[in-house]
Amino acid sequence: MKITAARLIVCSPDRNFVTLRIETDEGIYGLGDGTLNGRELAVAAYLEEHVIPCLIGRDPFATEDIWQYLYRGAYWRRGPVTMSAIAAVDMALWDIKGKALNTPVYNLLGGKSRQGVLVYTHANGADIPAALDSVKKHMDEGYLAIRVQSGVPGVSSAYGVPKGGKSYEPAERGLPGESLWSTEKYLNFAPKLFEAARKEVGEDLHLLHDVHHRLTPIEAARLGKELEPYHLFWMEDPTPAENQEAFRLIREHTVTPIATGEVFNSFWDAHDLIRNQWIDYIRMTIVHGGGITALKKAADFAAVYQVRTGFHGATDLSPVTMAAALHFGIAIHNFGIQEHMPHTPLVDEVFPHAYTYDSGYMYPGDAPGLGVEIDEAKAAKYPYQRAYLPVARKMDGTLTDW
Ligand code: KDG
Ligand code: MG
Repeated sequence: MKITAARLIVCSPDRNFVTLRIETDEGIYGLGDGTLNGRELAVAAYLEEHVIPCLIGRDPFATEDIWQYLYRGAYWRRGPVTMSAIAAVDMALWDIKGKALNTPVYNLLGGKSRQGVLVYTHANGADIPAALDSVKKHMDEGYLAIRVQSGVPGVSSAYGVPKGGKSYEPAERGLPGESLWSTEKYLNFAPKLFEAARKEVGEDLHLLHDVHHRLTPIEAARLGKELEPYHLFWMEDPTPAENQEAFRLIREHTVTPIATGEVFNSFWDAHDLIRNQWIDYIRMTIVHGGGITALKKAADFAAVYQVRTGFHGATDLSPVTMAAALHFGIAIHNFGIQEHMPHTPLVDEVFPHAYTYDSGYMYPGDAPGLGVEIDEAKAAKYPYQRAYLPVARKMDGTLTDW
């Protein structure tokens, strides 16, 4: 089999997505996701100008060699744009492989290790009662694990809280919005949120929380310690992770489990975190981490250190990535949990898919390949629109991590 053509479908059904379609001489095609929230067209141009011309004529089964060709062959390694582009190609090739062999991708990754993929979803509200109402709503939908975020008194537009009754979507059309942040107010508030949540839901529900990179290591250590009585499943991104060593300090002070890595794009971003067991869950996901080929190596390395996966699964990862993550999560041994922030009905219409949700778990389905399609006629009705993630400033105007 040979790759004969590849093209991009950039669309914006409620939000932007970059999808790569690779065609072969046997009529089988594959889909890959290259969406990088707020920087979509950079990945599209990288694929169009620098990657697609190199794919023509290659054997689509050669996932390892093509991955190495695009990674080592670029000379300029890593970075979110490069790795998202490589991931788009890699996903599409695994999709082709599965379709050609008439089997779901999970069978190519070792077969099923479990019945279903445990997922967590998002609860949020402007204050504690609203956040708890949202938790109860998701419990009624059967979720066994829920991330809880709440507005913080005195902090306008806290992370993870939607505006105007809409469901939460981090990127907004137009130029980047600005939000205000106070670490002091947040640190005083967050333990109260989880004290109330535990009281409300009892011990069984898994509670998660995203700090979204906003604390220094010692502040994160304090938060982890103060959250200990509420037995969180994890505290996510407690501090920025460019300096992996920063997590040592947090780890030395708290037994609250730690997840990080949604902004990582290479195994090397997580290498020290994993080998020193400074984290419990690695969140680097298939689209931003270089595809299934790269994540399989990272997950196998993590397994040696009892670090489990907890892949990013916000709405800026397209249904193609969600499908890939579910095939991956059902197959590997050290799967932990998968984030599930459901797409809007319009996104599901544009990307019909075989995966399903039921009672706290998701299932990749048994369609050959990844089991996702794109309705190109519908996609064409929703052209790309520039959108950005917000930025955050401290109360005195200093720019800080969003
Ligand atoms: O594109 C950025 C979002 O995906 C991110 O802010 C969401 O932190 C996030 C999460 O854990 O889902
Ligand atoms: Mg996060």
